[in-house]
Amino acid sequence: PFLLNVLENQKFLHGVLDTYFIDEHPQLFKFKPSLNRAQKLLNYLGEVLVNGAQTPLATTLKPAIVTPHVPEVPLDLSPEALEREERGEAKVTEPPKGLREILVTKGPEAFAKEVRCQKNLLLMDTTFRDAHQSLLATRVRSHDLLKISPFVAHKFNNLYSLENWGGATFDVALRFLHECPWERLEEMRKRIPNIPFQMLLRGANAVGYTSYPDNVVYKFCELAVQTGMDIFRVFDSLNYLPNLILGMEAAGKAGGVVEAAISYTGDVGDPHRTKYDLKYYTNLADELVKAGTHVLCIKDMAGLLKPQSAKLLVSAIRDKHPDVPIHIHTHDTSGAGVACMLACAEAGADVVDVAVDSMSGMTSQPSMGAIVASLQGTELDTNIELSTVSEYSAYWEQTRTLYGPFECTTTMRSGNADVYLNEIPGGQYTNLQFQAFSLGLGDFFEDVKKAYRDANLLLGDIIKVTPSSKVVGDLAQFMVQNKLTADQVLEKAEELSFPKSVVEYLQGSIGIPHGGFPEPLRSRVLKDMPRIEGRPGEQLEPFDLDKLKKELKESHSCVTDRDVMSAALYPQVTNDFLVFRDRYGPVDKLDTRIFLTGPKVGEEFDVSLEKGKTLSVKALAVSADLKPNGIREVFFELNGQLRAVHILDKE
Ligand code: 3PY
Ligand code: ZN
Repeated sequence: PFLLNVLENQKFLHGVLDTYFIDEHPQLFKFKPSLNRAQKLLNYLGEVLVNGAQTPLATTLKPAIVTPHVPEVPLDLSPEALEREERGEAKVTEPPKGLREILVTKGPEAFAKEVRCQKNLLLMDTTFRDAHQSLLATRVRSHDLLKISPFVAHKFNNLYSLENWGGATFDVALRFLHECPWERLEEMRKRIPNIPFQMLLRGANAVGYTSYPDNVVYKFCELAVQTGMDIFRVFDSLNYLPNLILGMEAAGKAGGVVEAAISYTGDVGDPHRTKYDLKYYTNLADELVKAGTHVLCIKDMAGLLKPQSAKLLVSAIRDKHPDVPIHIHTHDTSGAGVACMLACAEAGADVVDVAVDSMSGMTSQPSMGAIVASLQGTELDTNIELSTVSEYSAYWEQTRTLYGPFECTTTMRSGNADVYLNEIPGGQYTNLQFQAFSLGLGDFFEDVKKAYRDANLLLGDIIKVTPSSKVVGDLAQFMVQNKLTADQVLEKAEELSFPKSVVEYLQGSIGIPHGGFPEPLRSRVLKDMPRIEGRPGEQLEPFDLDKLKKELKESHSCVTDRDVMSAALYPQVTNDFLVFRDRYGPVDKLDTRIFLTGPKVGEEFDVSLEKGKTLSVKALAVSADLKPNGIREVFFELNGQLRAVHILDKE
């Protein structure tokens, strides 16, 4: 087929044209998508070779040149198993059964009951979501998740769940990895049929940073369940009950397990921290149980729990709700994560969150291996082999080196107990540090951490997690940049031009904080600006998903309901993704180093598009001469045949 390349037309490039003809014939620019995935991928590789990485890299570290070893999956080749396969009952490649079977056959209530009945401590593995969200800026790609998925299915079948979706993964997949988050979920499900999948749902904010119309949240959950999601950890960044309940209803109606989360802040063991005392948490637990949660979660997003406080909190909730499973989430920022999770388990928690050793620690979750080993031979034994954890960890240790450009250890080398003072959530901690690092301000991070504490108190000591944590972080940076103390902020509030997130927060755009909005700060900042009363989503008109679908279909090929949902949540990001996908094809199939920084000239590599369809590629050369129109030629060998692509050199 002829591909009309307007970029090669000099008149077009220099704008010397009368556009009436184009305006009157828009069909001229509706190109039929070329079906040639290989050619598209060569265009992508050419683009990386000529113009550099097609996703922003955070550090100067290069991805390592390694092919991570994928541990083998054990097949059951016993005569009995072979007979079962012959009778069509179960394939020898099928992983052993897990808790998902109860969920699928008997439903969420029976699942929760079973979890509560188990004597041993259950684990949720966060390696596929929060661990890399906290350590590698959420950049781990489907490619690396899917390679290890069969091993996880076979060897970790007795996990409570695998957290593998939601939080920031949705946005980052589309925005930076140029891959479809729904496809990731679907493909993980195919490889891991036996372990419950878990996602993080930001209540009325779904997987975004703002309130969406209710019908978007409901439809999102419905599609998530259809694509393979099981358990929804639902939280609200202010513990605002109406937002929480909306998320719980959406997850429940979709058929998911509802795991309502109490976001934890302060210190229940400190008699001076009275705003969030034991009563506050047990009351909230009562409300969530009353609202029908299947499982209760304590979400310690900053890692503020200390062993004694953890024990106090878990025992109090356990006593009040003996039949509800309790699941604990924490971050190991201070280094006390393992001790805390063990204290929680002893106090009656049913499930705790861990990340595989090589993806654990610091702002990530506590180490799976450490907890497995600590409980071996006790009543709470996790029934997971330490050697299995090590095999899994070795894969991630090697895979992590591919993500050098996003590695938080370029700035963070150890845990830091100052988190008890600043209360910065795990994911945000590394983000703020990166910002300070890239601004080249050595002391900036220290100042921001101190200002974060002051900003939180100015705002009335609020729960800090996405998106309320951004409000506090933005105010802290504003204070540091403008050299303002908390007293000065309050004094000059009427004249200062506050960050947008702070103003909107005070207007009520993400809900109402415990104890109400801070006064006189709020009145001084807002003056006569409008205020939202009650639940923000309640006031939004239902979103017209059909109309959006029609619009998307006009400009993109192969638009699914899932793409429509992505676009409802992230309009611009999704549009860019769809344009990118039409142009460069399935870049998620490339190995991570090749995807990030491209092949070396002379390098040969394979790209597996699907079972039985593998491309063999060799990068031959990038032409030294630039054509007068700014185009550079890049030569490849594709399955033994010479191919050239034309890339506009943007330098
Ligand atoms: C998220 O919202 O992505 C979080 O991880 C909050 O802890
Ligand atoms: Zn977390």
